[in-house]
Amino acid sequence: MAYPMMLLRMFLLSLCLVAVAACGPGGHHGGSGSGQPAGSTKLILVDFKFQPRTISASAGTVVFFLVNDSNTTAHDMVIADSTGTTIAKSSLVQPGNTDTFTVNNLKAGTSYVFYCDLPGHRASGMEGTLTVS
Ligand SMILES: [Cu+2]
Repeated sequence: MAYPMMLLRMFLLSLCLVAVAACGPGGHHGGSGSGQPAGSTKLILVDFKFQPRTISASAGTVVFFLVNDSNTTAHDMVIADSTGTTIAKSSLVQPGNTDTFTVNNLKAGTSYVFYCDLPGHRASGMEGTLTVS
């Protein structure tokens, strides 16, 4: 009597494994990959870097689509000019969340730096370059 029951359990267990595999790695992120506004520049925030870390854009307004791909850590994005003056700052993006970040008045022929301003993050490598032409 116990034998068919065991077969049933094994069958159900294998079904569960298939279901988990179908989600694949990164299936828990929810927001990533969906909801990106047309024409926006996607930027992935991980611990502790931006992907990509080098961005080119046209002068004027750039809309960034920020995807926090960390499981545990909130990140943000600050853009500063060559003198270190902050020209724009995003909201804090929680782990697994996305947000849009609109930056205006970017000047042609200018190189900006961007970084995460949470304590220690920039020093850990969370910075990049935005070149505007
Ligand atoms: Cu950060």
